[in-house]
Amino acid sequence: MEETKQSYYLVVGLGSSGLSMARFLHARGKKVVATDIDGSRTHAKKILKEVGVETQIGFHDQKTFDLAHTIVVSPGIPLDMVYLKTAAQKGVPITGELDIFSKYNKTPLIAITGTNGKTTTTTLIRDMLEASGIGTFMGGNIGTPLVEYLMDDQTADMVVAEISSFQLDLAKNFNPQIALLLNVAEDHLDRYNGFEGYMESKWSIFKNQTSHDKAIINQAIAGFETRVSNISSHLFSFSSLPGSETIHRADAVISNDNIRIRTRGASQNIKPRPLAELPGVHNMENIAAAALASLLAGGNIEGIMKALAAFKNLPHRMAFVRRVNGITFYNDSKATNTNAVIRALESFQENIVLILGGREKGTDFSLLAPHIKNQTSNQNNNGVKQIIALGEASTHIRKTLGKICPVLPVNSMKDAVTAAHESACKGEVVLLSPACASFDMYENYGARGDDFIAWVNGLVKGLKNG
Ligand code: UMA
Repeated sequence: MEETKQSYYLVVGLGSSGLSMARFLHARGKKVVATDIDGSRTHAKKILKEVGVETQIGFHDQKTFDLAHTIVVSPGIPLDMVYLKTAAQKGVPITGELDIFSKYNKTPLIAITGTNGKTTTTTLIRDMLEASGIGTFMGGNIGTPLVEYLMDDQTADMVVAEISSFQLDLAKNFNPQIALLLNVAEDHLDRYNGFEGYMESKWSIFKNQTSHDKAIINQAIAGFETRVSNISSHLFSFSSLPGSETIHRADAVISNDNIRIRTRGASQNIKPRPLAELPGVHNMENIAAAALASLLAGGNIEGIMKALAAFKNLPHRMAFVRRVNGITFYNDSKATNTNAVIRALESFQENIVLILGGREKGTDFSLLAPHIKNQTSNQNNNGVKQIIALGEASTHIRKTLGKICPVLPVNSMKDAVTAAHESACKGEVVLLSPACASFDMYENYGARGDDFIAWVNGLVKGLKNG
């Protein structure tokens, strides 16, 4: 559609992504209208009003959608939303942050996707490149919208971007020079047509790459061999599968505490262990992927080792909170799918009281069953001895897992922490690892984790006062 003086970009959703997008398009001289269904988005309204952007807050108007030159949709908004579908039927183009960013960005780009480990790997790559003397901008799903970079002086050597499937679903022209796919496990099934649809979305990160670009992919992903045969870019794989060096010829091979990396014809070893900040095989995979990406982007082994030595685990990921009465509390609020919970459970030898729940995403809780050992049948067997089920998903959790483990539904984080503290004994672990989104009770997973920490700290105050 031809862009005229009257035609406008409609930005839908005024969370962090939409607000930045509206400001960016306006700064580039576009006429912008911004809308959010939530009437409490008064802060965004005020900011946009100050720069002269028209807003429709607390409602959506079909006419505003139908008459737009282009609609830019925030990632969290489902694409089957009726206003979008109706406008699309009338021929209005619908796009998202990645295509707008690609159109204006001139800096080489590393894009990281996967179900779990995206944020850790993105941060590792940023740290490894910076420690190698390469300047970066880090953004995307990790928190800072990518267009923020375009509103800055754009002096980075490299943009390092965490990318979600929601963002990829709206991308037609997005083309990172280096793209990573870390893993794919069940998640967001409320939004996709089955697991296959979600897989398609994740693999689409490579769809515009050419032979000049690089793809870094985990060999353990189901259908790896078939999928990679459809990719045009240069493939670099990593693997923790047994025999991956000889059988699968991975470019980064993980065995026990060592990562052997082959790039540019040379072979190098990275021994990140002991690294308490990044426990587990999944983190060895994240380190391998990050090191490969850093080397391919011009980083060096010294920078990689320096970054690893200084790395601190990110908040809300298997984070130690404190010990109360000999019971250790861990905050893993970022675990919003079953795969992440399984990885957390595998990290403990102790008995666990597990706090699950929140808003479901088409979640299949039965996937957790093999990882929850029944304490009543085997007193010596470590595992989950009690589940505390929180929020909207609590009934579903009780129905699915109640037969193999006691499940106690609760309505608040305060009740969850109190009940978990009462259930656990000295030497045991209380783990918040919800397998669900937080949006039924909180703004985001960070707010949920912070509330958990506050109530755990409250236990100590209660003990002192009592
Ligand atoms: N809204 C409408 N109409 C609707 C539905 C929603 O106007 O019909 C409005 C809501 O009222 C709200 C806004 O849309 O004001 C929310 O938009 P959003 O959900 O896209 O949230 P943002 O704050 O813009 O954050 C988004 C990403 N959120 C999601 O993808 C759900 C953030 O990822 C990202 O950090 C941010 O952009 C910057 O790029 C968060 C996330 O949970 C961390 N991501 C998912 C994940 O990691 O699993 C994909």
